Amino acid sequence: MLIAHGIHHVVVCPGSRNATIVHNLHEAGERFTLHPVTDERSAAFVALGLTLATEQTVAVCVTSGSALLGCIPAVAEAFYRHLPLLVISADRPAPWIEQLDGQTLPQNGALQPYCSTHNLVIPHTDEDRWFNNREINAALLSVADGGGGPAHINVPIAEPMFRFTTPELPQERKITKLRPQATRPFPPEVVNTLAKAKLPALIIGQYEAGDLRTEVDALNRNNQLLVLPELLSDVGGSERMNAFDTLCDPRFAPDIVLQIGGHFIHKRFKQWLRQTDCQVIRVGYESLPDTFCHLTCQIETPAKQVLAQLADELPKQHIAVRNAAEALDAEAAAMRQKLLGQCLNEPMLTLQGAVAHLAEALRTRPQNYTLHLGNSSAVRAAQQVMLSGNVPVFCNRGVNGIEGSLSAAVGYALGMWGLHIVVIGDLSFFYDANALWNVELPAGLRILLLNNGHGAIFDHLPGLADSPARDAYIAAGGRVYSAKGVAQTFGIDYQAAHTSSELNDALQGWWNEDAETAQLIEVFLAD
Ligand SMILES: Cc1ncc(C[n+]2csc(CCOP(=O)(O)OP(=O)(O)O)c2C)c(N)n1
Repeated sequence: MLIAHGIHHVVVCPGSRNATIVHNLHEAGERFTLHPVTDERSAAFVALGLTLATEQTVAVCVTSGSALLGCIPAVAEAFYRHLPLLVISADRPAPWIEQLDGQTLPQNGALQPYCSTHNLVIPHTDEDRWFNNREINAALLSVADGGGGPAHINVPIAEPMFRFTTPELPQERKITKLRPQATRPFPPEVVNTLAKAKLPALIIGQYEAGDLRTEVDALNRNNQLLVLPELLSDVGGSERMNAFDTLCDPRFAPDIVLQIGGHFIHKRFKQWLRQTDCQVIRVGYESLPDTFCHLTCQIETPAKQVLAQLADELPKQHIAVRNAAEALDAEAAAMRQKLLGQCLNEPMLTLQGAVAHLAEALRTRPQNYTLHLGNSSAVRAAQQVMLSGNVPVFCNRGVNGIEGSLSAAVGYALGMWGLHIVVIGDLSFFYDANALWNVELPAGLRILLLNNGHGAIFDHLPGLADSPARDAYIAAGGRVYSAKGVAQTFGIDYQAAHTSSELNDALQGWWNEDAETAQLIEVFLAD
C-alpha cells in the first residue's frame, strides 16, 4: 500500500519488533530507498527534511516503546508546517501492553494531538484485513488533509516474527480521494474589499511549497499589493520587513492584510501590526490563527490560486502601494548596506559578522544551493543580511525547536543532490550532532557552526541579565565545547575560524561540489 500511494523514501531505525517491516521494505527492492538512522528523534527530522526535498510523503519506521516517542518533536514540526511525515511504529500485540513486558507503552494515540493513530489489528479474518486496508488508506490519504500534515500507523506484530516465508507482496485495494480546487476561490466581495483598500498588503510567513514566485512577482511589479514576505517565504523582498524596524510608522500601516503561510520571525513587525487598525484576511487551513489580532476572514484554499486570481483582478499601480514599496526598498537597501559595511570590516568575528561573510561569499556564487538555518540567532542574523526568493531557505520554524535543525538539513540533502548550507548555533549543533551519524551522509553538506559557547539569544532578552542564573543555568554557558572531535568521529572535513580572514579562507574551500565529504567550519565568536 505504501508503494500504491507513491511512497518511496523510508527512514528506518534499528529494532526487532519493526524488523519484519524493514525486511519487507528491503525485499521490495528499488521500489523503496531506505535510509538507516539510529536515533529516532533525528530519524524523524531526517524524514521531515526528505519531505521538503522530494515534495512527497516520507515514512520513518521505528520499533516499539520509547522509540516512537522520539518522533514527537518532528511530528509536531510537521504538523505546524503541513508536511506529509508518516510514522510507522511496530508494536506488541494489544494483550501485552501494560503487562511489564519489554519495550512496551501505550502507542495508540502516542503522537496526539499532532496526529491520531491508525491502529492496525493482527489480521486473522477477512474482516481484520478489510479493517487494516481501510485504516492504512485513511492514514496515507490524511497526510494531504487540511493543507497537509503527519500521520501515524501502529502495527502490532506477534511472535514468532522472523519466518520470512511470504513469497511476494499482496495486492491491496488503494482508495483515492479527490480534492477539486476552484480556480477563482475568492468571492467578488473579498476581491472588492482588497481593491478598495487604502494600503492593501500581502504578508507571507514561512511557505515551503515554492509555487508562489510568479504570482507574487506580478502583484509586486504591478503594485497591486504591498508585498511583505518573510525570509522563509520563498519569494523575494523579505528585506522590506527589516526596514519596518525603523519605519514602524502610521504612513506604512496597511488597512487590509492578506496573510499567507506559517510562522513569522520578525517579532517587532508582528507586534507593531497588532497595534495598528488593520483587518486581516487569512488564506490557510489552520483553525483561525489570529497572528496579528485582527483576523476577520479565513479562506481554506491553496494560496497559489488566490494570488493568481488577485494578480488578474486587482487594479494595477495602486499609488499608496507604490509609494510605500519604494520607501521601504530604499530604507531596506540602505540599512543592509550599512550593516554589511560594519560587519565585513570587523577583524574579529561576531555572530552577525560571520553570517554576513557567508552572505557576501554567496552573493557572487551561482544560486545552486539551498540554505538551512538553525533557530535562535542564526535565523535572525540571516534575515538581516540574506535576500529571500533566490534559493530555498528552510528552518524548523513550526515549533522553533533546536533539536532537529541539522537532521532536517541532512534529510533534505539525502533527497536532493547539490550544496546544502547549514548555519547553526552551538547548542543546536551539539543537541542534534547525531544527525551526522549517518552512513550515507551527503558530501554536499556545508555547516557553518556559530560557536559562542552558550545560547546567545538569552543575552538579548530584556531584564534577564538581572538573573544570576542566566549564564550557567538558563543559557547553558560555562564551557566552550569544540565540534572538532564530532567531525572526526563522523568523518567530515573540519576547519576552525577565529577571525574574519580565517573564515573567508575557510569558505573558499567550500564550493567544490565534487568534494568527497561534508564540511564543517566552526567559527569561534568574539561576542
Ligand atoms: C528543543 C528546544 N529546547 C529548548 C529551546 C529553547 N531555546 C531557544 S533558543 C535556545 C538557545 C539556542 O542556542 P544556540 O543554538 O547556540 O543558538 P544561539 O542562541 O547562540 O544563537 C534555546 C535553548 C528550544 N527552542 N528548543
